[in-house]
Amino acid sequence: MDDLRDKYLTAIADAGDEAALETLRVQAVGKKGEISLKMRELGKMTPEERQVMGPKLNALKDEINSALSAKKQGLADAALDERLRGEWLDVTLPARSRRSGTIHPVSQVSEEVTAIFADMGFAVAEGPQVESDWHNFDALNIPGHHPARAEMDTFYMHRDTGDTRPPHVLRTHTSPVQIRSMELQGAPLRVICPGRVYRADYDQTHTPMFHQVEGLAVDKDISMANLKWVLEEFVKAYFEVDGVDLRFRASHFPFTEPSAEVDIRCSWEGGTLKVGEGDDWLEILGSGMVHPKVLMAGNIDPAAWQGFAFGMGIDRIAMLKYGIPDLRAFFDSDLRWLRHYGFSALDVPTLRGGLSR
Ligand code: 2U9
Repeated sequence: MDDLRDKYLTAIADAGDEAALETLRVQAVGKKGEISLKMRELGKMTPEERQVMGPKLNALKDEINSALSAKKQGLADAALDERLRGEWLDVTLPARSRRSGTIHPVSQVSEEVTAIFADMGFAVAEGPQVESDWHNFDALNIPGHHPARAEMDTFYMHRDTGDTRPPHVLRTHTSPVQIRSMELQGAPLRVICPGRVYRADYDQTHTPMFHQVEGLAVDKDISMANLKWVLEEFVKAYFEVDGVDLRFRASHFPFTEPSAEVDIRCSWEGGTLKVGEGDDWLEILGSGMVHPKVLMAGNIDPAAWQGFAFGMGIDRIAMLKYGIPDLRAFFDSDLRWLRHYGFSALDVPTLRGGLSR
């Protein structure tokens, strides 16, 4: 009995894991275990012998069972301690703020512009960047022979030789999104369309991909006066100034008639732009009344409805507001540039809370 006790208590104490412990349990107190077999031998003993051996064997069985469960608990505690040591984390360490990402000026300005126009009842519309030739050009009164089609330095998508269907293009402006909005929604309509556009052009002030935001309002009795008010409200809110002079210069676009380019009064004193004061003028957008043919392309009857539209470069107005000198750096993904010109993800632009802070 003493040998059995020593053998099993030592083995249990030395067991390295739960599997070893289970093997020991089966060997000692399992159905065919050593102690169980010994208990079966009680039947062959004299009543006197049994009276001595019975309680002793039962006590030994109990002792081994408690050693097993104590060891099992010990192993589980050790495993938990080991895991806690491995997963230890000092929650009092400061956050590594400079390692977190920033909001790109293009995203920031898109959000600002969206907040301003949303306040005037404009919804945001999006469309495909690979666009049908028809939506990008024909629907906007830019037919096949039109010089604008060449001027826009279009990227054409490849078709197999012999495929005579009209080509798809990388959209050269976001105007096709407004065509799609008219097709889908009809009149009345108020949308802005921010997004990427593509033109095969690369120099100090042009990148082959850039960003535009265009707006379209279609309703009854809409005029240039409504356009002027909306643009004035936009410029004041965007540049965060109380007042600003706008100058409308007659221009020409195929999709608007009449058309106007819009300049804002500004000064460049000390090399920094101040909007709303000074004697300089800065061109910031193009606009006009939607051409009747363009309304018709969107299935809207020009005898019943009119509309105004405008367009501007997001990258350009971001450079002006935030004093960013080089357009090409926008798309270099240089972390130092992104940290310098980027915005905090927590400062969401709103009209009430402030656009840029
Ligand atoms: C529809 C009808 C009319 C959008 C317009 C402009 C004038 C314009 C340029 C500014 C600088 C593009 O980023 S830029 O190169 N845009 O001057 N855009 S009117 O007119 C539309 C659009 C869609 C259906």
